Amino acid sequence: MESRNVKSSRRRLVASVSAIAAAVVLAGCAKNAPQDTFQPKGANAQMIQDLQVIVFPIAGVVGVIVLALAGYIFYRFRDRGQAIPVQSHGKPVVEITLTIIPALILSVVGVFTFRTIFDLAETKDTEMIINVTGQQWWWEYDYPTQEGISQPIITSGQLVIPVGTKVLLRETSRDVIHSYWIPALNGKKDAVPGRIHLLRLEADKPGIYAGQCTEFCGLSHANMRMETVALSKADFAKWVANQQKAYVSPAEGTKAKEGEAVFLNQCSRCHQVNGIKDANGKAVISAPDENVYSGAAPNLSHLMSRNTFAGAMFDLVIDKCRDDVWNASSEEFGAKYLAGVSSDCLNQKDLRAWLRNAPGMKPMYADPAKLEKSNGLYRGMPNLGLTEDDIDKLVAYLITLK
Ligand code: HEC
Ligand SMILES: [Cu+2]
Repeated sequence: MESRNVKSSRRRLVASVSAIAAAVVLAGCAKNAPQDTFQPKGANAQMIQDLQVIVFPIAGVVGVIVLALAGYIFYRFRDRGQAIPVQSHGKPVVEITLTIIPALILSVVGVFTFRTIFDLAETKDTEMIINVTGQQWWWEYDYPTQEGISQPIITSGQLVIPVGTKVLLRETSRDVIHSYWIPALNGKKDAVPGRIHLLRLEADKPGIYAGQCTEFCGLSHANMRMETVALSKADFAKWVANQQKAYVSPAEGTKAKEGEAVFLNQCSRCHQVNGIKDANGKAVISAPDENVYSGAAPNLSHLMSRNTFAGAMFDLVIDKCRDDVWNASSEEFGAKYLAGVSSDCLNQKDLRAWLRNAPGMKPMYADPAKLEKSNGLYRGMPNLGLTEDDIDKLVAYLITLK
């Protein structure tokens, strides 16, 4: 009876170990894994890769030896009712050897690790600076004026960078601690309120690189995603020019014009659209600090130039158009991304659902029934109780924000 139990528990152990091993191996083989840390797509991620291909095998061999020895000792000296052995002290040869071997291994690993840490922290040869600010639950990017950028740009969700350029992110947060992580381009870096942390990104090829917030930051932490979009230098210049284009108010008598009026009524207290004017021709400046706990809401000036929204949680384009951009070759990617969101591609379903009830799409209040506010301010975007008619007009307006 007892031996059968032992056998079956041993079988179970073998089964679970092999299942875990198989899962790990299969996960490693997954092709469509945009957040695979073992597929670097830029210089910094490559440095980390170069380090882990040295450290992981060493650690693996050490791990196997230690576990095998421990297993052997547990088995060989297990309790069989024998007398407790006499305690003995002092085997200097063994003690010194077992101190020197790990010290040697750690020094070798240490040399490579320190070198990589210093290389990753290099900022002297920075070619572009972008400020990255985390808040519950989306990222804002602002580009200060610098070579190639004559007026500041503010955007969100998708960080757009030129390829082959050493981009320095200056990260901070407006509420809690978040962490910026695009595995294909570099490791993680926390965004901490009151501090500025530096992280360098550099992408080898045009394309979209996915990531997600990796520091637990509240209710919708899991929905705080981000993407870095790398464009060729020429395409990046086009992107900059488009971001700096002046606002064009929709033509009188159109549905979009009615949508602009709804926007001015309902949205512009939180969301900035650069250049928008009220009925009296006065420039309208948003005041998210008076309405939102984090003090910020995404700048919607060129909403349709990005193809995700709400912290990259939803696609702004339908699946077919999304695949078209994501699967484009490096040569074709830029033109496809720069085309922005056309009316045919717009993901009306999710955008409308968002306008109808944002907290229903992305949890923002622990108790949605209470629509709880923090210090009188909303956390994230509230449900504004819009009519379907207003939503129609707003969609007609938002699609004009190219
Ligand atoms: C009380 C402030 C507030 C008001 C009013 C408000 N929003 Fe928002 N909105 C936000 C915040 C905060 C977010 C970011 C939420 C997130 O991603 O988690 C957001 C996100 C969005 C997004 C996604 C933008 C992006 O780049 O990710 C859109 C689109 C949007 N709002 C449209 C509107 C429209 C249209 C209105 C008016 C009907 C409106 N909002 C009214 C605060 C507000
Ligand atoms: Cu976060």
